[in-house]
Amino acid sequence: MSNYHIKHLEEYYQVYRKSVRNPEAFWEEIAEEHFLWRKKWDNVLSWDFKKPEVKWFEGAKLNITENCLDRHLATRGDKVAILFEPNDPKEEAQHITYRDLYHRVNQFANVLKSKGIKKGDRVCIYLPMIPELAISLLACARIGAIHSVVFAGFSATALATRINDSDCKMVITSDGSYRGKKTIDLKCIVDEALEDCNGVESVLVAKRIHSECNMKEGRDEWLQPLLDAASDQLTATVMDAEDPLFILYTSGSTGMPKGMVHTTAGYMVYSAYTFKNVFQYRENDVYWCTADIGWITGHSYIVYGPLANGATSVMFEGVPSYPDYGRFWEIVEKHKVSQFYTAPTAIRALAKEGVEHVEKHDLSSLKVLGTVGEPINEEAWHWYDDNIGKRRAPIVDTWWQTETGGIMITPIPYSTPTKPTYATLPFMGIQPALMDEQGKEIKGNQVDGRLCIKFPWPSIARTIWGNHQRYKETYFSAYENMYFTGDGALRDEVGYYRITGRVDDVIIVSGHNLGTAPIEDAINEHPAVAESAIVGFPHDVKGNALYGYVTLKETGESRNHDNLRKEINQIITEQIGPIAKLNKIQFTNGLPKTRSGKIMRRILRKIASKDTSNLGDTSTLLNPECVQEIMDNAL
Ligand code: 7RM
Repeated sequence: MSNYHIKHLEEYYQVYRKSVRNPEAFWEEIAEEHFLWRKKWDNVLSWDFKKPEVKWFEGAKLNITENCLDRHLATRGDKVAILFEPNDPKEEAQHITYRDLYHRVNQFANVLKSKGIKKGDRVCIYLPMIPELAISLLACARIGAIHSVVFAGFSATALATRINDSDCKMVITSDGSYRGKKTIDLKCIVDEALEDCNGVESVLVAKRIHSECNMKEGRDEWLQPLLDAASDQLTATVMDAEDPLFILYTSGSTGMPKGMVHTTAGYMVYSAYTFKNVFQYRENDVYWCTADIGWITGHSYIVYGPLANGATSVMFEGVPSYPDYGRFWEIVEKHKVSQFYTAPTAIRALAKEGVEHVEKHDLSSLKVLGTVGEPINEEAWHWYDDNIGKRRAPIVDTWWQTETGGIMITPIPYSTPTKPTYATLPFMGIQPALMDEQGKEIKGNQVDGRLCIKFPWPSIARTIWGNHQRYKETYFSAYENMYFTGDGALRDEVGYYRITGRVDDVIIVSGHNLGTAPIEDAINEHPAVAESAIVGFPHDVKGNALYGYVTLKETGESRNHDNLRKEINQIITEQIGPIAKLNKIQFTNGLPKTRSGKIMRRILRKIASKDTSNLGDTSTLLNPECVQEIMDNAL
């Protein structure tokens, strides 16, 4: 796939202006040139943010796996598609070529078919970062089944909620996973989840850790024997451009996680085109994104974007700290990684361990460094630039969301001059706007506001599974005719964007988005708890950590507070997962409330951040007296 070879900022602006002057013509040209279609579209774009409804390449027919696999066979059959690096460095890496991958996807897809999975059925994938994970996504896509990957760090309760919300017929899992020194019995978690899931007919189990697992007769089967018996040939199911490709859950500020629905053609075009340009991928490069495929970053930039470009994509099973903090750099050296894409929380964690882990390794293969998931602080940016990129490899600070499907605001390496902590400029076709709280657009530079997008791009999520009304309310109701991101941003004197963080009740902890409401709901299930409020506070490695204010039903010292803290975190672990555990829990006599009964999180946020110089006006609160008490006992 060629790109625009944007070499200077002036060139970026030329292409960018063209892309926003006529987005339909721009994306049509890219779609024409770079992809394999069974039939081309009748109409490039129709949209209405009021409904809301967005359709790209309507009438087109395709299969995304033909773009990721079949079309590379003639020219890249022996090229490595997925380079699997296991948790244990002593275990050999696997070099899965495009031809191997094609055969393995076909076998897997044939197994799915034999189990009765048809176009449009939902399949839940709950797997660690092993090749079967990437293969299972593609196998679903090959036959038109809608995959719903659930990150394998989520608890049984969280898994069950997601399986039921999208009515999955099948779960694909493994006996367990390796995470550094630990092993986790994933199949047991699935068994527990399935006690509450009546719609699941079959469970396929990959073997990874060779643990004993209970296999339920008539429901559970080992994957490998089925694959061995399956044909490696299968004609891909022809899909419509707007047929759903996958569902991926993301936390909202309230209620259930939202099953974001991405469709086929637009997602393919945008993930592939951004991959090529943002990482400046060249034919012999080895690209590595450290995300888990359980998140959107892994979907778009480990699997679909790279494979649609015929790239070599590294897939790493382990953690950055095992066997020691040099593991990432050891892998970069071993596989001569050219593009490296990770999260600020990983950078901060590694920076803390010192440069001696970096200096042992030859990082001269690196050409582009990426960051994603949360705002990167200046210190981490410079550490990355100085010690990893050696000021040679530009940093692309890429801002985007599960909902956007692909990178939205980013530098173009070797073209956009970078600026620490700035995601810089909109990608082709992206029209950002900053809005004030009254709903007016803030024009000009050196301003800040709420980040919205004015015009559709090909990979915008089309709906929330089963709840279009919520999709409308969450993204299209705050500002007329705009997609609202939930983020705040500022625009500097040259028009560069810096994302300042969420303006809603989503807190990003170590790059994981957590809604406060589900955590509070979990805490409130503890029999001793009357009510609770969660806020984020700055943390030097995690970016944010969670601070819980908990009011007990019976005050007084009747219960041991340390035990209660353990029990509360235990409930959170069971209901959501260990990523949502609270760093600090303060027991309070009451929580500050407005007269309409809403908890004033703004005040709680300031207290948790030890920033109490200006709490604002607290006199209008229903219970102003509790503020002093909370401040006096702050942790
Ligand atoms: C890709 C991804 C989305 C939220 C988003 C932001 C935050 C992501 C950046 C960032 C500052 C960045 N999808 N975010 N990238 N904030 N700079 N480069 O992370 O759905 O999991 O999260 O993440 O708040 O709204 S996500």
